[in-house]
Amino acid sequence: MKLKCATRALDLSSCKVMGIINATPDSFSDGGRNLSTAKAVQSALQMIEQGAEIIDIGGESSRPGAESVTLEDELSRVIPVIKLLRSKSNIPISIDTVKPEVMRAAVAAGADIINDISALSAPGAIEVAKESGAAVCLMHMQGKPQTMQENPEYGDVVIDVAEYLKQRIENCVKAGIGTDQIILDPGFGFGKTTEHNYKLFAKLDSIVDMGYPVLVGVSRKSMIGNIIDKPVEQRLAGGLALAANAVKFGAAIIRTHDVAETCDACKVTMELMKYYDQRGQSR
Ligand code: 8Y7
Repeated sequence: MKLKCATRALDLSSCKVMGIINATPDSFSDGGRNLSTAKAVQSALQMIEQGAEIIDIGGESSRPGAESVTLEDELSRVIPVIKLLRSKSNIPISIDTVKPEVMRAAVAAGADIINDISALSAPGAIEVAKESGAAVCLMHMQGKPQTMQENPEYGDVVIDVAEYLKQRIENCVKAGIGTDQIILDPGFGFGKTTEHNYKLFAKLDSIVDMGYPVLVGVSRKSMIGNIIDKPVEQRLAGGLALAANAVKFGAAIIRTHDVAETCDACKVTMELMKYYDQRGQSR
């Protein structure tokens, strides 16, 4: 499967690891914007060395309950990072944003993929995405980040998520976005209880069977912490267990904070799949 991005094509015939860069203010340094930009790019380059094949850059935290940021702040956080990283590497860059203005500026600065947790639902977002030529990641979320974990409810979480994604695909294709430019994401942790998350994960193959590359982001999330009862800095092994299973179900991209370890988990899982999983052979 080949994904068409702005100016490049991304081969998704084997599973790729996407490294997460938070271009949010660094509370440990008051060195200003240039220093935090340099630090963000330095971590991105380290992730690339460790095997990341996509870098996801975000300037607004979408954790449950997080405050939103202004357009100006978000632009000043992410654009310098994208420009500097683009000047140093050819890697596909993904911009994590819900704002059409940020999407447009980010792609102009060198981003290739728009990663929108609201699946391009802001007014004008679909049009901006189409104009930019970037690939888009359409993620399912119930509610808004501020309140989504208060009381998430579904008829059937798997059917509801698939149905939502189908409708978002339809809107994108109608606007002229190519079917070879779309990534799907069930949106683990976004308006879902732990039970919803595991139910959905267990049926990940039904999302994969929709025929688009699927991105899975579970790195350090509560769905891990709630099972092993450990804080975020002790969730690596739990995350690797889920990452390996996502690969097994046919996920195309694993989004993670822990690139080196996740690459290893993906590689051995893909090797194993060569020997027993038809999907692993034909992808
Ligand atoms: C996801 C994501 C986050 C995810 C996609 C976190 C921005 C929360 N999670 N984007 N973003 N999928 N596509 O814990 O699961 O990383 S933020």
